[in-house]
Amino acid sequence: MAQLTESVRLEQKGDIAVITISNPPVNALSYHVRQGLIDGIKEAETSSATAIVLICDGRTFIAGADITEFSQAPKPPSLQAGQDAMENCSKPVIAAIHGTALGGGLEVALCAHYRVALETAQFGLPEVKLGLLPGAGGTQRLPRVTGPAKALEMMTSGEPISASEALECGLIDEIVDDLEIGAIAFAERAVSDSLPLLRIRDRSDKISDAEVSLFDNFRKSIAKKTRGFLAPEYNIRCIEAAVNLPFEAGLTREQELFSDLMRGLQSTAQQYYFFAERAALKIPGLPKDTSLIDIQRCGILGAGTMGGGIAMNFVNIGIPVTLVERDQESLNRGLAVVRANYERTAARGGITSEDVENRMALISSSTDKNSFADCDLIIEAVFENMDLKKEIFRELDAICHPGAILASNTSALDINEIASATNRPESVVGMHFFSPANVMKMLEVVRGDATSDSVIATAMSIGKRIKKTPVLCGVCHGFIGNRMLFMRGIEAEKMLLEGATPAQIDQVLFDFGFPMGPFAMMDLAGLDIGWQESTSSSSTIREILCETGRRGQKNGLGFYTYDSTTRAPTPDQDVVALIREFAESKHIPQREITNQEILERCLYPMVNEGAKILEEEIAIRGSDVDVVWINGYGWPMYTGGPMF
Ligand code: T1G
Ligand code: NAD
Repeated sequence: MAQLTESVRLEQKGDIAVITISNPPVNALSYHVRQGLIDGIKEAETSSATAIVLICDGRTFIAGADITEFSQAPKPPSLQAGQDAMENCSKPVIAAIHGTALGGGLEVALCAHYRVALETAQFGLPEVKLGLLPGAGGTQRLPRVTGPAKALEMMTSGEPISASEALECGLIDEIVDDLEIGAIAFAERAVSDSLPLLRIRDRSDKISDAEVSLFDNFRKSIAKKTRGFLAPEYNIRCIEAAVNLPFEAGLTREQELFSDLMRGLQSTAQQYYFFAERAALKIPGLPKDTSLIDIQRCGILGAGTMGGGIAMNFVNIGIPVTLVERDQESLNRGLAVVRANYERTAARGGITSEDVENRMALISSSTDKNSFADCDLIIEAVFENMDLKKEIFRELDAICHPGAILASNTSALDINEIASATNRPESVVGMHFFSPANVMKMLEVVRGDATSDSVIATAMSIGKRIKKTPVLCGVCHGFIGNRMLFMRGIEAEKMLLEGATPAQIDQVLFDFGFPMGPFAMMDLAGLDIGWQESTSSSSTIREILCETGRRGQKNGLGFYTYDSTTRAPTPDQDVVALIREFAESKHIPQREITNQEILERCLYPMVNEGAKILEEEIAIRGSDVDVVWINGYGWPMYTGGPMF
């Protein structure tokens, strides 16, 4: 056995040379891995070995370039040197893949002559998520194996495919049960059957008949989802180069576009976000061995806008749910919404109709809170009313088993005050989901003064398990996201009174990259959230709109009017007139407000509030605030977030 570099060793097993990479945690292509790969191929080529297997120790095959190296000057040797050595080797090179062959990892595997994998392996080029594109030939090789259509889908989504999909589209040659044994057996057969030393760069069968319309149609199909992002378009251009140019020219084009992106702010922001999302899971002062509470069953109180969606998150990963409402009619309505959501997904092919039934069967429903007795985590999602919540937490404290976690989905209320209604404040925590709760990834975990370490650790862990992005925050009105949202709302409302229109303000924030502006968002959520007719006194524009019967999208009339079928918004001159009238009654002079002023007056108060949130230690780090805004409100990831 030869230890070639700190992370790469070479052994010979029978007639087969085995190069093993061991660079935890994900076998990233750090410079010593690249060097070891080159040395390994060179040594194996001159040895008595008849073929070469490339395999990795640990949890996964190479998961990509070492992202931590991006911020440093490039260190030799280049990855391409290792890839060339593999591709031009005079002996068969077989890549043996487990875990996730991603980015540069898949690009290395594509330079082997053959690829075998475990059934559980995954394959992807996720560089687009970092604001990049595969910069080691992947944009030229992948289309030559899968065809341009599949390559377009994989490279602009960045999502991996399974081993069976990879086998089907020719990305791998065999699925094996035991990786090393299977790879060595494949290598021996490659020699005994004199299999050709296939170089993907020499293939053109999958790219010769690509339709030009494929690319324009594809661009249209992702335009909405990728609006403002550069990397998806650049990935498409690389695949066009693969179809239209000879291989080497295509590589040159890939390098040009890769360098453009690498130098740009979007990629810097998205690389920052990659680490920000992972940093949010690290809670200083929380011992690594903090015990987790076992969540076998989850209880949810309230099946309204939020409760049903929250239930789906747990059912989706197989955790049974007890859903309780105050009366049968509300319960039936809540369950019907859940079923409709699942059936819509099934209609799109996301799940089967059998999945729909299985998931609905995991929800037991009741109008009696005593049904929560066997639940380990209960999430309250009833009206945003402190007295009601305290009354409910008092009841839950008496009903639920000792140690059960009592969580509130409150948007802004004081978790400490809610906890004070129980004899178990150490088990009370905020779990603030974002609407729609079954879609938005954001979960603010709100730590009360008395909340225990194991309740915090459990809430963060279950948050990750239900595929949310959890961020821990302290108690204040609105926690992190909504507290900053309130500041934007105040300024946006002021600008309405000074002469701007809802459509103008919304357009400025839409053009900045938000999915929608503040007024469209209020219409979507419902203008009457927290509005009481009995106490309404025409003191704000929102109150006046509610008093005139406007509730937002839900009744077709809000800041905008909505088409009853398409729900498309149309600016409403009556609303503008109503705003002008209100402003005059306040003697506010009217003026033209520029888009730049609108953008600054909406964003800067949020950044200032974010700074206060950090100063008060409500958030642990600035990047946590960015994670909240990117995942909770669609702040464009390619700008890094308000604090970035
Ligand atoms: N480089 C450096 N560190 C990485 C890394 C990477 N590529 N991927 C993960 N880590 C660290 C991560 O920060 C964390 O560190 C630990 O590994 C576990 O990760 C030339 C230019 C592989 C699916 O984009 O998608 O190749 O917090 O918590 O949930 O064309 O990591 O423990 O200190 O995410 O099990 C392309 C990125 C790079 C893959 C595992 N590759 N990684 O998920 O663990 S660009 C990627 C992932 C490129 C080429 C281009 C995931 C994972 P710490 P984790 P996980
Ligand atoms: P909602 O009005 O849509 O639903 C609340 C449900 O609670 C209703 O179905 C009602 O029947 C039920 N309910 C009321 N009292 C009850 C009781 N005593 N027992 C059982 N059920 C009872 O409200 P929502 O939008 O789902 O909000 C629920 C909570 O989630 C609030 O605290 C809200 O601030 C918070 N929240 C809302 C959003 C949002 O965008 N809507 C986002 C995040 C958090």
